[in-house]
Amino acid sequence: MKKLLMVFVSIFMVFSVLAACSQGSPSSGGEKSGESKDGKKRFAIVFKNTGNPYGEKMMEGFKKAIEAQGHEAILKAPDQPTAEAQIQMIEELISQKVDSIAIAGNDPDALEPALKKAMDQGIKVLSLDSAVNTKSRIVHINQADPERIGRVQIEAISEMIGGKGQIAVLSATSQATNQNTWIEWMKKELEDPKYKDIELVKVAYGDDLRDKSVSETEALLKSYPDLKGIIAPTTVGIAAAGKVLTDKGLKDKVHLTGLGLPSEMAEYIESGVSDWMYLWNPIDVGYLAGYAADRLVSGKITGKVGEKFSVGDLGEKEVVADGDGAQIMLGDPFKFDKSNIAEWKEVY
Ligand code: RAM
Repeated sequence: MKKLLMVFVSIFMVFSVLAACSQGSPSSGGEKSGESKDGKKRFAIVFKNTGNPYGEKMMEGFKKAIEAQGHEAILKAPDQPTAEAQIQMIEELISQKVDSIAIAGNDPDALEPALKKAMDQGIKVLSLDSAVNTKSRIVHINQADPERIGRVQIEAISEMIGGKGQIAVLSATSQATNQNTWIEWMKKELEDPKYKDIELVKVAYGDDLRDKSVSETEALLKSYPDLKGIIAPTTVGIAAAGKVLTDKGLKDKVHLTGLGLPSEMAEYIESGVSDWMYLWNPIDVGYLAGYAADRLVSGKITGKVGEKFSVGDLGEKEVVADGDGAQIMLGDPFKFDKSNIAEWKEVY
């Protein structure tokens, strides 16, 4: 009798384990994604790393759009801006069977296997802010034309330094697609003979970490004592550089421009450490991504060039070509200077 009982217990245990495994393992071949307990669809956003107010604003816009459609938003960012950390998050989201993943990529190519796996399982994948390659996503949400973003920063620094002298770039990580694309356009702009007296001496990487951006700025000033200007196409980098130049009393000696968050840069714009800088509305970037994700999941768009859809407060948007892929563009970079910074620092 005791033996028979043992056999029953063992069979029961084997079945329990099998049932648990099938729940935990990802479904195959386009099976419908799982809903949250209250029946809502789940839309995830993965930013580059934590501790970046720009990323927080973008996630805020994404959440607003997702909740306006009656869905649940999952907001994620790893501690460090690495592809490995994002891959782990993507794997977790695949196991959770979310309906969509929007990601600001820490590397254009390294996320491809994980994101392809997500798409194979019916998860709608899009990138925003920092693109992943066209095989790893359905569509990219682009903040503004990368050529314009790159060229405008060279025009700005040239004007600030009187068209002559050494300049450096303080970027985010060396793998960030968005910064790297903008830097390529900066270099193309510099080829114009009108910049013949400007020398780009170095591209430094602060990794979008405050402390590293501070120490990289200090290192630039030390290595290049004649440095006339810094372009930081990252909100973390430009704020760090603003602080270093202020602390060292280098206003008017070393000029600063780039892409900054008005709330973080207002004091440096007001003091003149940075005469002006550019950005777009990060809340709108996230909001647009939220709408695009919803339309992809509901099947209203498929990510084909030419498709149009309405984006709440932002009006109609269109899917346009991006090399062999597709993207949706938010708008133009916006200039912030003493005349408007007070107004915008309250918004983002
Ligand atoms: C930083 C990030 C982000 C970029 C902005 C301009 O916050 O690198 O990806 O878009 O700067």
